[in-house]
Amino acid sequence: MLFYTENVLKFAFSIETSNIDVESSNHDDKKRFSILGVPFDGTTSYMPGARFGPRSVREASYNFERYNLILDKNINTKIYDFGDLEVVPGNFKKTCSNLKTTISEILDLGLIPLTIGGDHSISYCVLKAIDENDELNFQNITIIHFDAHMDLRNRYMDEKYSHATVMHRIFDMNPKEIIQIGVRSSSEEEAIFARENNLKVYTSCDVDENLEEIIKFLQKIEGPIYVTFDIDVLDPAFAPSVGTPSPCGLNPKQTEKLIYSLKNKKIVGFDLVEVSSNKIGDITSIHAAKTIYDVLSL
Ligand SMILES: [Mn+2]
Repeated sequence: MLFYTENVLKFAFSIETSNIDVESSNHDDKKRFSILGVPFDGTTSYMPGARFGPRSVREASYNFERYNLILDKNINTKIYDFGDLEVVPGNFKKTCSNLKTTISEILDLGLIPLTIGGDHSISYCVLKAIDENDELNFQNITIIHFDAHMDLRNRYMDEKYSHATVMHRIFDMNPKEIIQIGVRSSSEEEAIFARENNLKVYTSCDVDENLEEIIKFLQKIEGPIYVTFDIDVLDPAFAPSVGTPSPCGLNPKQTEKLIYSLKNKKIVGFDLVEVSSNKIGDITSIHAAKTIYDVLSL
Protein backbone atom coordinates (compact mmCIF):
# COMPACT_ATOMS: atom_id res chain seq x y z
CA MET A 1 0.00 0.00 0.00
CA LEU A 2 1.21 3.53 -0.74
CA PHE A 3 1.53 6.25 1.87
CA TYR A 4 -1.61 8.32 2.34
CA THR A 5 -3.94 5.68 0.97
CA GLU A 6 -6.50 3.56 2.75
CA ASN A 7 -8.48 0.51 1.75
CA VAL A 8 -12.05 0.94 2.92
CA LEU A 9 -12.71 -2.71 2.20
CA LYS A 10 -10.47 -3.42 5.19
CA PHE A 11 -11.06 -2.38 8.80
CA ALA A 12 -9.41 0.91 9.83
CA PHE A 13 -5.96 0.52 11.46
CA SER A 14 -5.35 -2.85 9.75
CA ILE A 15 -2.04 -3.56 8.05
CA GLU A 16 -0.93 -5.64 5.07
CA THR A 17 -1.65 -9.33 5.47
CA SER A 18 1.38 -10.44 3.47
CA ASN A 19 4.44 -11.70 5.35
CA ILE A 20 2.77 -12.48 8.66
CA ASP A 21 5.24 -14.10 11.02
CA VAL A 22 3.95 -17.08 12.92
CA GLU A 23 4.36 -16.18 16.56
CA SER A 24 2.44 -16.59 19.74
CA SER A 25 -0.20 -14.10 20.88
CA ASN A 26 0.16 -15.37 24.42
CA HIS A 27 1.97 -12.31 25.67
CA ASP A 28 0.14 -9.03 25.77
CA ASP A 29 3.00 -7.12 24.21
CA LYS A 30 2.67 -9.36 21.18
CA LYS A 31 -1.12 -9.18 20.98
CA ARG A 32 -2.09 -9.38 17.32
CA PHE A 33 -5.59 -9.51 15.87
CA SER A 34 -7.12 -10.85 12.72
CA ILE A 35 -10.36 -9.54 11.29
CA LEU A 36 -12.61 -11.81 9.27
CA GLY A 37 -16.05 -10.95 7.90
CA VAL A 38 -18.70 -13.64 7.65
CA PRO A 39 -21.48 -12.37 5.36
CA PHE A 40 -23.94 -15.15 6.24
CA ASP A 41 -27.54 -14.65 7.39
CA GLY A 42 -28.96 -18.05 6.49
CA THR A 43 -30.57 -18.66 9.89
CA THR A 44 -32.10 -15.19 10.37
CA SER A 45 -35.79 -15.49 11.25
CA TYR A 46 -37.05 -11.89 11.21
CA MET A 47 -35.11 -9.03 9.56
CA PRO A 48 -32.57 -10.39 7.02
CA GLY A 49 -29.46 -8.49 5.99
CA ALA A 50 -26.65 -9.51 8.38
CA ARG A 51 -24.78 -10.60 5.24
CA PHE A 52 -24.11 -6.87 4.73
CA GLY A 53 -22.72 -6.46 8.25
CA PRO A 54 -18.99 -6.92 7.57
CA ARG A 55 -18.96 -4.38 4.74
CA SER A 56 -20.98 -1.76 6.66
CA VAL A 57 -18.97 -2.14 9.86
CA ARG A 58 -15.65 -1.79 8.02
CA GLU A 59 -16.90 1.32 6.28
CA ALA A 60 -18.02 2.80 9.60
CA SER A 61 -14.65 2.00 11.21
CA TYR A 62 -13.08 4.98 9.44
CA ASN A 63 -14.96 7.31 11.81
CA PHE A 64 -12.54 6.65 14.65
CA GLU A 65 -9.16 8.00 15.65
CA ARG A 66 -6.16 5.81 16.31
CA TYR A 67 -5.78 7.68 19.61
CA ASN A 68 -8.41 6.66 22.17
CA LEU A 69 -8.92 9.76 24.30
CA ILE A 70 -10.87 7.97 27.04
CA LEU A 71 -8.17 5.34 27.54
CA ASP A 72 -5.32 7.74 26.67
CA LYS A 73 -3.89 5.12 24.38
CA ASN A 74 -3.03 4.66 20.72
CA ILE A 75 -4.11 1.53 18.91
CA ASN A 76 -0.70 0.04 18.37
CA THR A 77 -1.49 -3.65 18.11
CA LYS A 78 -1.07 -5.37 14.76
CA ILE A 79 -4.39 -5.91 13.02
CA TYR A 80 -4.67 -8.03 9.90
CA ASP A 81 -7.93 -7.90 7.95
CA PHE A 82 -8.27 -11.02 5.81
CA GLY A 83 -11.48 -9.91 4.12
CA ASP A 84 -14.61 -12.02 4.10
CA LEU A 85 -15.13 -15.75 4.42
CA GLU A 86 -16.44 -17.53 1.35
CA VAL A 87 -19.90 -18.47 2.60
CA VAL A 88 -22.51 -20.73 1.03
CA PRO A 89 -25.74 -18.73 1.17
CA GLY A 90 -28.50 -20.64 2.92
CA ASN A 91 -26.21 -23.52 3.90
CA PHE A 92 -25.08 -23.32 7.53
CA LYS A 93 -23.21 -26.62 7.49
CA LYS A 94 -20.92 -25.77 4.58
CA THR A 95 -20.43 -22.19 5.74
CA CYS A 96 -19.57 -23.41 9.23
CA SER A 97 -17.04 -25.88 7.86
CA ASN A 98 -15.33 -23.11 5.83
CA LEU A 99 -15.36 -20.81 8.86
CA LYS A 100 -13.92 -23.41 11.21
CA THR A 101 -11.07 -24.13 8.79
CA THR A 102 -10.29 -20.43 8.35
CA ILE A 103 -10.34 -19.66 12.07
CA SER A 104 -8.05 -22.67 12.68
CA GLU A 105 -5.58 -21.19 10.17
CA ILE A 106 -5.82 -17.80 11.91
CA LEU A 107 -5.12 -19.43 15.30
CA ASP A 108 -2.14 -21.28 13.82
CA LEU A 109 -0.72 -17.89 12.79
CA GLY A 110 -0.87 -16.86 16.46
CA LEU A 111 -3.56 -14.24 15.82
CA ILE A 112 -6.60 -13.47 17.98
CA PRO A 113 -9.70 -13.94 15.82
CA LEU A 114 -12.04 -10.98 15.64
CA THR A 115 -15.05 -11.96 13.55
CA ILE A 116 -17.71 -9.69 12.08
CA GLY A 117 -21.04 -11.40 11.33
CA GLY A 118 -23.28 -12.46 9.98
CA ASP A 119 -26.12 -13.81 12.05
CA HIS A 120 -25.32 -15.17 15.51
CA SER A 121 -25.13 -18.83 14.39
CA ILE A 122 -21.56 -18.24 13.19
CA SER A 123 -20.15 -17.81 16.73
CA TYR A 124 -20.46 -21.56 17.26
CA CYS A 125 -18.11 -22.26 14.33
CA VAL A 126 -15.47 -19.83 15.62
CA LEU A 127 -15.62 -21.45 19.07
CA LYS A 128 -15.53 -24.93 17.55
CA ALA A 129 -12.18 -24.00 15.93
CA ILE A 130 -10.95 -22.70 19.29
CA ASP A 131 -12.15 -25.92 20.95
CA GLU A 132 -10.15 -28.00 18.47
CA ASN A 133 -7.01 -25.90 18.84
CA ASP A 134 -4.28 -27.68 20.80
CA GLU A 135 -2.97 -24.57 22.57
CA LEU A 136 -6.29 -23.37 23.94
CA ASN A 137 -8.09 -25.35 26.61
CA PHE A 138 -11.76 -24.70 25.99
CA GLN A 139 -12.76 -25.77 29.51
CA ASN A 140 -10.73 -22.83 30.88
CA ILE A 141 -12.43 -20.22 28.72
CA THR A 142 -15.06 -17.85 30.14
CA ILE A 143 -17.65 -16.83 27.55
CA ILE A 144 -19.05 -13.31 27.90
CA HIS A 145 -22.23 -12.99 25.89
CA PHE A 146 -23.72 -9.57 25.20
CA ASP A 147 -27.21 -9.92 23.76
CA ALA A 148 -30.87 -8.95 24.09
CA HIS A 149 -31.65 -12.68 23.80
CA MET A 150 -30.51 -15.75 25.68
CA ASP A 151 -30.15 -17.82 22.46
CA LEU A 152 -30.37 -20.92 24.66
CA ARG A 153 -33.06 -22.91 22.88
CA ASN A 154 -32.05 -26.48 22.26
CA ARG A 155 -33.80 -26.35 18.90
CA TYR A 156 -35.47 -23.51 17.05
CA MET A 157 -38.15 -24.44 14.50
CA ASP A 158 -36.63 -27.89 14.74
CA GLU A 159 -33.19 -26.59 13.70
CA LYS A 160 -30.20 -27.51 15.83
CA TYR A 161 -27.95 -24.73 14.50
CA SER A 162 -29.49 -21.27 14.49
CA HIS A 163 -29.01 -17.75 15.78
CA ALA A 164 -31.58 -18.73 18.44
CA THR A 165 -29.75 -21.90 19.63
CA VAL A 166 -26.15 -20.76 19.40
CA MET A 167 -25.55 -20.36 23.14
CA HIS A 168 -26.97 -23.81 23.84
CA ARG A 169 -24.51 -25.27 21.32
CA ILE A 170 -21.68 -23.34 22.99
CA PHE A 171 -22.86 -24.52 26.43
CA ASP A 172 -22.70 -28.11 25.12
CA MET A 173 -18.99 -27.58 24.43
CA ASN A 174 -18.46 -27.09 28.18
CA PRO A 175 -16.70 -23.75 28.64
CA LYS A 176 -15.61 -22.69 32.13
CA GLU A 177 -18.51 -20.28 32.50
CA ILE A 178 -21.09 -18.40 30.45
CA ILE A 179 -21.97 -14.84 31.48
CA GLN A 180 -24.91 -13.21 29.73
CA ILE A 181 -25.22 -9.43 29.82
CA GLY A 182 -28.10 -7.21 28.68
CA VAL A 183 -30.64 -9.97 28.09
CA ARG A 184 -34.31 -9.07 28.16
CA SER A 185 -35.98 -11.61 25.89
CA SER A 186 -36.22 -15.39 26.21
CA SER A 187 -38.61 -18.29 26.33
CA GLU A 188 -39.48 -19.73 29.75
CA GLU A 189 -37.58 -22.88 28.79
CA GLU A 190 -34.40 -20.83 28.23
CA ALA A 191 -34.73 -18.98 31.53
CA ILE A 192 -35.13 -22.30 33.37
CA PHE A 193 -32.16 -23.78 31.48
CA ALA A 194 -29.99 -20.81 32.46
CA ARG A 195 -31.02 -21.13 36.11
CA GLU A 196 -30.59 -24.89 36.32
CA ASN A 197 -27.17 -24.78 34.69
CA ASN A 198 -25.83 -21.86 36.74
CA LEU A 199 -25.30 -19.45 33.91
CA LYS A 200 -24.56 -15.98 35.20
CA VAL A 201 -27.31 -13.77 33.78
CA TYR A 202 -27.38 -9.99 34.01
CA THR A 203 -30.55 -8.63 32.45
CA SER A 204 -30.79 -5.16 30.91
CA CYS A 205 -32.44 -4.03 34.18
CA ASP A 206 -29.49 -5.38 36.17
CA VAL A 207 -27.15 -3.33 33.97
CA ASP A 208 -29.23 -0.22 34.67
CA GLU A 209 -29.29 -0.80 38.41
CA ASN A 210 -25.95 -2.48 39.14
CA LEU A 211 -23.47 -1.56 36.44
CA GLU A 212 -20.58 -1.04 38.85
CA GLU A 213 -21.19 -4.41 40.49
CA ILE A 214 -21.15 -6.15 37.08
CA ILE A 215 -17.94 -4.36 36.14
CA LYS A 216 -16.33 -5.56 39.38
CA PHE A 217 -17.45 -9.09 38.62
CA LEU A 218 -15.93 -8.96 35.14
CA GLN A 219 -12.67 -7.54 36.48
CA LYS A 220 -12.32 -10.56 38.75
CA ILE A 221 -12.45 -13.11 35.92
CA GLU A 222 -9.28 -15.14 35.69
CA GLY A 223 -8.02 -16.98 32.63
CA PRO A 224 -8.90 -16.68 28.96
CA ILE A 225 -12.07 -14.90 27.83
CA TYR A 226 -14.05 -15.12 24.61
CA VAL A 227 -16.57 -12.36 23.93
CA THR A 228 -19.57 -12.80 21.66
CA PHE A 229 -21.33 -9.48 21.13
CA ASP A 230 -24.75 -9.35 19.49
CA ILE A 231 -25.26 -5.71 18.55
CA ASP A 232 -28.95 -6.02 19.49
CA VAL A 233 -27.84 -5.83 23.13
CA LEU A 234 -28.04 -2.08 22.47
CA ASP A 235 -31.46 -0.49 22.52
CA PRO A 236 -33.02 -0.28 19.03
CA ALA A 237 -32.69 3.51 19.36
CA PHE A 238 -28.92 2.98 18.97
CA ALA A 239 -28.95 -0.18 16.88
CA PRO A 240 -32.11 -0.41 14.77
CA SER A 241 -30.60 -2.43 11.89
CA VAL A 242 -30.52 -5.87 13.50
CA GLY A 243 -32.08 -9.26 12.84
CA THR A 244 -34.30 -9.29 15.93
CA PRO A 245 -34.75 -5.87 17.57
CA SER A 246 -35.76 -5.85 21.25
CA PRO A 247 -36.72 -2.66 23.12
CA CYS A 248 -35.45 -1.45 26.51
CA GLY A 249 -31.83 -2.26 25.79
CA LEU A 250 -28.43 -0.98 26.86
CA ASN A 251 -26.98 2.35 25.87
CA PRO A 252 -23.53 2.72 24.27
CA LYS A 253 -21.98 4.26 27.40
CA GLN A 254 -22.87 1.12 29.33
CA THR A 255 -21.42 -1.27 26.74
CA GLU A 256 -18.32 0.91 26.48
CA LYS A 257 -17.76 0.69 30.25
CA LEU A 258 -18.35 -3.06 30.23
CA ILE A 259 -15.85 -3.61 27.40
CA TYR A 260 -13.28 -1.34 29.08
CA SER A 261 -13.62 -3.44 32.23
CA LEU A 262 -11.88 -6.22 30.27
CA LYS A 263 -8.66 -4.21 30.12
CA ASN A 264 -5.68 -6.40 31.08
CA LYS A 265 -7.69 -9.58 30.47
CA LYS A 266 -6.57 -12.34 28.16
CA ILE A 267 -9.08 -12.16 25.30
CA VAL A 268 -8.71 -15.17 23.00
CA GLY A 269 -11.43 -14.19 20.55
CA PHE A 270 -14.22 -11.75 19.89
CA ASP A 271 -17.14 -11.72 17.54
CA LEU A 272 -19.64 -9.01 16.72
CA VAL A 273 -22.79 -10.26 15.05
CA GLU A 274 -26.23 -9.35 13.72
CA VAL A 275 -25.47 -5.99 12.09
CA SER A 276 -27.77 -5.74 9.09
CA SER A 277 -27.00 -2.19 7.97
CA ASN A 278 -27.02 -1.72 4.23
CA LYS A 279 -26.32 1.97 3.88
CA ILE A 280 -23.40 4.27 4.53
CA GLY A 281 -23.53 6.09 7.86
CA ASP A 282 -26.01 3.69 9.46
CA ILE A 283 -25.96 4.18 13.22
CA THR A 284 -25.96 0.42 13.93
CA SER A 285 -22.70 -0.01 12.00
CA ILE A 286 -21.15 2.97 13.71
CA HIS A 287 -21.88 1.48 17.14
CA ALA A 288 -20.63 -1.92 15.98
CA ALA A 289 -17.38 -0.43 14.67
CA LYS A 290 -17.03 1.53 17.91
CA THR A 291 -17.32 -1.67 19.94
CA ILE A 292 -14.61 -3.36 17.86
CA TYR A 293 -12.52 -0.20 18.18
CA ASP A 294 -12.90 -0.43 21.96
CA VAL A 295 -11.69 -4.03 21.97
CA LEU A 296 -8.71 -3.15 19.78
CA SER A 297 -7.90 -0.27 22.18
CA LEU A 298 -7.75 -2.42 25.31
MN1 LIG B 1 -29.84 -11.29 19.87
